[in-house]
Amino acid sequence: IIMTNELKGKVNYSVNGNIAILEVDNPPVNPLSSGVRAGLAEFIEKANSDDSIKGIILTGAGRSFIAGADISEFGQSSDGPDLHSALKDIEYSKKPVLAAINGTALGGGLETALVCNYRMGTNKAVVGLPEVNLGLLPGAGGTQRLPRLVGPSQALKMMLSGAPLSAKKALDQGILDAISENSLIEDAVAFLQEKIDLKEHPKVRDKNEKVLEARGSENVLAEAKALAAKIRKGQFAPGQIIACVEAAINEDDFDVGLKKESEYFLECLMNPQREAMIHIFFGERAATKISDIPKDTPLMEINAAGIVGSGTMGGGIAMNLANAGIPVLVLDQDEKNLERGMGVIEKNYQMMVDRGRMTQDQKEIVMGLITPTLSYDDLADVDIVVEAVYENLELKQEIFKTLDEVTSDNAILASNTSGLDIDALASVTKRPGKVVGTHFFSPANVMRLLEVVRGKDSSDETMATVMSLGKKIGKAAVVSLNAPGFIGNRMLAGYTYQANMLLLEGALPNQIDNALESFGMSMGPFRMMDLVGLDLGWRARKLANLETPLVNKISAELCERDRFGQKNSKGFYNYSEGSRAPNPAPENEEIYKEVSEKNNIQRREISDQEIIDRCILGLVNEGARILEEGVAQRSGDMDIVYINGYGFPIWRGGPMFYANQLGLKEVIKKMDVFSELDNEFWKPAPLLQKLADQSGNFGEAPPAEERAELLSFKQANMGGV
Ligand code: 3H9
Repeated sequence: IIMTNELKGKVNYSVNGNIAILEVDNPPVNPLSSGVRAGLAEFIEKANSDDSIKGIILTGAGRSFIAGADISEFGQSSDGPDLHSALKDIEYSKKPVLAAINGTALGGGLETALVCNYRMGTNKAVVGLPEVNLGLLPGAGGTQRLPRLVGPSQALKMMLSGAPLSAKKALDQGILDAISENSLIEDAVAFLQEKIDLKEHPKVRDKNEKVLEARGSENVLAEAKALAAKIRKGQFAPGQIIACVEAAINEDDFDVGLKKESEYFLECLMNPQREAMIHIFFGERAATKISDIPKDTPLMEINAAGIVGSGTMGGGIAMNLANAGIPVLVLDQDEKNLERGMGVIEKNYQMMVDRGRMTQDQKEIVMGLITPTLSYDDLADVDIVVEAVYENLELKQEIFKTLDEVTSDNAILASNTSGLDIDALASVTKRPGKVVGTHFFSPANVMRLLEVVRGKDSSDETMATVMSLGKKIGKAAVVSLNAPGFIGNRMLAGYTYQANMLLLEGALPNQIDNALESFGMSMGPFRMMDLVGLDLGWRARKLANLETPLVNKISAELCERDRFGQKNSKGFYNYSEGSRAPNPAPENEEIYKEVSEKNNIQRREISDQEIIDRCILGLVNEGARILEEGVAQRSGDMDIVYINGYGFPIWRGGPMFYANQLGLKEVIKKMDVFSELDNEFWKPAPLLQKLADQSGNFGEAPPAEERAELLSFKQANMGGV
């Protein structure tokens, strides 16, 4: 039965003996769109008014049970009954309702299951309340019901992390009553038949024991606050979630708690963080699509992979692949390096076991998928090779030549270069269409960003396959054209340039870092530079006999005095032995003063606001150029890059979204003021100026095909940076 044409999604109704089966059908993941809510309300009513029906099963079509509220409806008006009234109909159904959880039950999906009397899942079921990732809280009763089932402490952990539970864990926690090993619907019918004659069926809202246990104890809430401060810094929703659970613990009347939840939910909904985080949810999915590559482009199967280079990057990439079940050969020509590299991989996995993030068995499985080798010949049968040796074009070209000879003609050859010309690598092979950049971020087993670099000859099949592999290994994959710095590092150049100039003009590293960290950046630029090492550029310039540019004068002077950063415990900051915590280095202040004076720069008092504006708008202006040149497909892609690779706060939606929220006119106004300091740097990118004049935002930039001059690697500019 099809519910309606105007509303989105539907519910199918069928009867199995004396049981009505309601199947949510809203592909691909069954969110609770208008038609689904209407269908639930109508068919619960239908089943209740049919005397031959004794029980109701609620399930989902396809791979998902219900993926939650329809995220695209937030901030829009929507038709159909509201979710609360549909859920109330289920909770007060005269006939018992069982949720037969066939796949993902997330957010409003789990909340729907929680108003049912019983819950059964397949062993593939996954349950969770991930609303916090969208700047929201579980607003359909989840904050009141989950603590009653699993206890407030565990419920808070789930809601603050947003992490889902497997079926087995959900059973252990009491979220599921049973797991079906065979046919879910058959098992669900059998389960329900046994309960049908009971006079009363359990309701989660009546289970008060666990919340009452927590009443009067401050521990639970204090621990939650500490967790939120640690993993959700700067975010609005976590505090609201904690306040809801506080109500679940302390309010005698369930419905008072529910009402508070609705109020707090609305506050999240109105908060700009919600819009920013939903922008990222959809942006991450949009980024995986390449506008000029057909959706149905056939994908190559990746059944085996090779990595060249067993250093930190190579090892991290190998872990990514193995974690996704792909066997991987790690090649290094130096036996000692290879041994060391394998040792590091083993140690990383062991750390996960020690922290309870992986079982010993799981560790053995993934380690079993990673095989070291010294011989290129072993790579004959792999479907993709990722080269991850140090940045040297000639060396990489040699490797690509060898790979071209030893691997099958079909294999994709990828380079993890963070800046070299992919076309220059493709040109030494007989398969330029199969050559692509895969720029992972360090540590590759942790960082989610993957820049997929499209060379001029990279084929549609290669691009589509690598994007899909990116998803399979859990990365946020973004396409960049093959241009210097790709997307992320090119934008970063403007940001660190401004940070260094601010230091020359009078701000101290501590002030600059603190200002940007309170803006939400996970690590300020000087702490970052200390971590990476100040001496890299300095040594390279010395070798090439190059002059030090003004912007690097201070860090060069620190290097002259043996201050290289964390690696030797002194850089912009001082570090005590074995610690990564930065302590201010007052002895540097004289150096800063001297260098400024030598270069005729009058040091002055600089406000935190100026620091934030200059560093962040430096990113934005360069981002506009990247967009204009078609190096990035869309502005949202740059937001994904910055959030996943450079510690930009997700709750601000990325630098380009932040600029949209500020208003592009305002951005230009601020840049205009700074242009008195540096006219060249602060020249607005033409696209930024154009969109500001039209009162538009970056989302309204013309599509890539119309923008792109599709520059070659050498032509692309670096925007005066
Ligand atoms: C909530 O429930 C609030 C309530 O507490 C209170 C209300 C009062 N809505 O990710 P995929 C789309 S908040 C609309 O590629 P997968 C997605 O955009 C919600 N659309 O698949 C994509 O579209 P396209 C809490 C949604 O297999 C397509 O479906 N729930 C929704 O890799 C496929 O998605 C969540 O936060 C949605 N809820 O992963 C769960 N979900 O093809 C969010 C997905 O046009 N969803 N779409 O690009 C997920 O985590 C994953 O989608 C899921 C499947 C794990 C389900």
